[in-house]
Amino acid sequence: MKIKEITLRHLKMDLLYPFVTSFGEEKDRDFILVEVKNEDGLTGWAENVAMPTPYYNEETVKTNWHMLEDFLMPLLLNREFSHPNEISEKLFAHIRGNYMAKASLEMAAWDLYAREQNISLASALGGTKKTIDVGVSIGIKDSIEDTLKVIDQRRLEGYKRFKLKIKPGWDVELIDKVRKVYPDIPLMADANSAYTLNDMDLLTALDDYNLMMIEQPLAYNDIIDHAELQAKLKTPICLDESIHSLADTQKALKLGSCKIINIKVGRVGGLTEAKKIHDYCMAHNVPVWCGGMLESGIGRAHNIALTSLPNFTLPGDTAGSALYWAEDIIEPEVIAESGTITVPDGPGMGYKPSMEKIDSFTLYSKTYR
Ligand code: OSB
Ligand code: MG
Repeated sequence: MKIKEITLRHLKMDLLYPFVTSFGEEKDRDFILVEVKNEDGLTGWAENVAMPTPYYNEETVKTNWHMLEDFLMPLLLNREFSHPNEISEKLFAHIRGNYMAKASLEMAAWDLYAREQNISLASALGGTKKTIDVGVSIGIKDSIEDTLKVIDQRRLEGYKRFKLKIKPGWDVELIDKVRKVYPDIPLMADANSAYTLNDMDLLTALDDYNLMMIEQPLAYNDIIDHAELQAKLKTPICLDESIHSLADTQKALKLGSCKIINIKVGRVGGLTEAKKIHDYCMAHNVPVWCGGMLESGIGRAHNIALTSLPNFTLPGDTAGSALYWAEDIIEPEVIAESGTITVPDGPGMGYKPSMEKIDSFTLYSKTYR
């Protein structure tokens, strides 16, 4: 595989509903799309999941464009690679961090590789599932009543797991009221690092609600305090922000910092590393699920392919396009029927990027050779 040309596009797409977390409000997705092209004109696509602001992690759209343009793309352009694993190795050899930037380029190369082989991205990754189960991530609303309405709607649509964003002041009372109305739904909470060990009483109070897990309650870069908290909870802790690699996963599991891992391809630097984390967790009986970053259809397609691996046993955050977008940028859009998505079996990511829609959302683009 030889990449002869790379196009970066900066897109902005309005979300149908604003998404509120403990770190802020998202009204739109403002992001980079990566398109790589080989000598024969075949293309591979990926979505860069960095946000415009450094509130989820330290990366931003601008730092990602800079890393891609000045450091990462020059490592790949016009060089021969026999497998995307080698591309991952190359991107990680000397450059520290910048996981989302690396991931977007590596994922585009995986899509191209699968297209060159004329197989699906899912099968290129070793995926076995034909369908995947998905849940929803429900942002912070103006009232608990509003939250209950959304849960009800998503239940009727068949989504298989309900994740509620929490933050100080929007936590125990919320979970308590939701559990009173829905004693048995698969329910979990995601704090996006909004608490510290000083909140131990509040965090242990959440232990009484039969939650599937509590996602990233403590600092975004911590695994020590999470181990102390996990020792006091029967509810599994799931780590999101703290995990960037297989090595992080091994350390967190060794310390007992969590019992479940949320794998986001962007956060761990690509599909090669995501698969390593998946394989290690599978060998150690640790369930994983695929997280989301409010992706457009292109990022969603990669998440679906990854989730076809066998140890993605818990429903992920990759809901259908219709929960996010008036019009998605792939054809067909992602359809979740009764909380289940069929893994496409066409070549590459299995969905067609719609050039017309992509162009309509593009603010700026640049091609590199
Ligand atoms: O913590 O999982 C998270 C969205 C943006 C940043 C971080 C997170 C999220 C979500 C939304 O929870 C998942 C989705 O619907 O894509
Ligand atoms: Mg999270």
